[in-house]
Amino acid sequence: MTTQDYINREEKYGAHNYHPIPVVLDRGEGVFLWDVEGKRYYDFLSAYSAVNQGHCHPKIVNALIEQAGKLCLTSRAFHNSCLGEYEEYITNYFGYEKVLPMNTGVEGDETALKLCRKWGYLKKGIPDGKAKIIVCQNNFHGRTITIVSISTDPDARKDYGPYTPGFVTIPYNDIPALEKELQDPDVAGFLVEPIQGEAGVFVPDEGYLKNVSQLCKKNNVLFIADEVQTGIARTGRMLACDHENVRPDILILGKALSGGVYPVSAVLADDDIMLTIKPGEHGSTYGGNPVAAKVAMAALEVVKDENLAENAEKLGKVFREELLKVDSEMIGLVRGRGLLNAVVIRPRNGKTALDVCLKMKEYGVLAKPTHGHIIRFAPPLVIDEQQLLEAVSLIARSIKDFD
Ligand code: IF1
Repeated sequence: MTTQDYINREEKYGAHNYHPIPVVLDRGEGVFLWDVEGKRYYDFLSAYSAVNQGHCHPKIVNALIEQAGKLCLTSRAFHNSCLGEYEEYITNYFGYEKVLPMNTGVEGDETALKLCRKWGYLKKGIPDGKAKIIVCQNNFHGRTITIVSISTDPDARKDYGPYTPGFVTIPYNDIPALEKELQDPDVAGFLVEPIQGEAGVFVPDEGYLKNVSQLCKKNNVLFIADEVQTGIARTGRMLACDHENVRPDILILGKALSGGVYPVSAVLADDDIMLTIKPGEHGSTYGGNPVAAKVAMAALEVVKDENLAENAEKLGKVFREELLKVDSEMIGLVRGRGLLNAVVIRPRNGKTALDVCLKMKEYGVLAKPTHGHIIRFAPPLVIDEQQLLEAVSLIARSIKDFD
């Protein structure tokens, strides 16, 4: 079968809810992917920051294999021998009293919103049904009906109404706007990405997160950080919040929490928030299953053992410096933190960011544009300097080809 045969089969039998770059991947190892024709690529998307530890990391895959041969799933109707070990490990790892284990990132966000509302009614004393949660324009928190209800992206929310009420939207990186909305006593929480990934890697002003944390505390409102994409060392620190030494009241993790091996997400909080949900008031068939527990512990161990945050910090600087040296009209600006970066492409001779990505594919680097003119670059954090420089030279060549 050729690449096109694979694509045609997907087209025929699969929903058309994606429009992928025309490449069919068959194997992954570390920073590399190979397609069905045996061609090798640098992965510069990392499954949207789920593969920070590199593809098929042996330690994480072995944790999966070992547990999968012993006990995969019990449901939470019963205890199992892995969950408590994982809960103790991850709460100590991030410094919270409790964890609520889920599977996908959006389930983490939904769980955080439910916790926030519960806390608002039971602890803050907001009148029943009146709780409000503040969110930001251009957010991305997933794709369930409630989460697209708070999206400002027409493609994400069109024709999915009626929308879930109880949310107030303010501009990102805008402290006065937040301060104003926090005056409302019915506000229970503020959900925010420390860096807006999908929006095009928007890094807020220095001090934004610090101000958010202080204002939320002052107004008895929960600061909820969605670190699904920015967490797990991606931005050069274990959490993007660590750049400003702020501690969210509710922390949402996903993606690289399992190194791309298995769906695992987690919500962390202290007892006064977490224990507002009583037995039977929230759950999930797979949440906290033995395989997820072992895989997540291995994935988190790798992050520390291999100093991935430090590597992301160091090589992120190299990436931005090298890209800024490329002399091309197409490069609008380069921004990011650690190894979460984006390049704004100025269309030239009718060529766009997608054309650059297709050219990059030809040269052996995979990435995908977001919002038309922005290319996000997020290689696995295990990349070394020689590999990064080689990939940057291929990216530069792709752009220069259109000059
Ligand atoms: C897709 C991007 C999109 C996330 C943040 C929660 C979730 C995500 C900050 C939900 C998921 C993924 C979803 C995936 C592409 C990717 C993505 F932002 F990373 F680039 F879509 F916008 N919070 N982001 O980034 O986690 O339920 O997917 O596990 O939907 O195509 P999930």
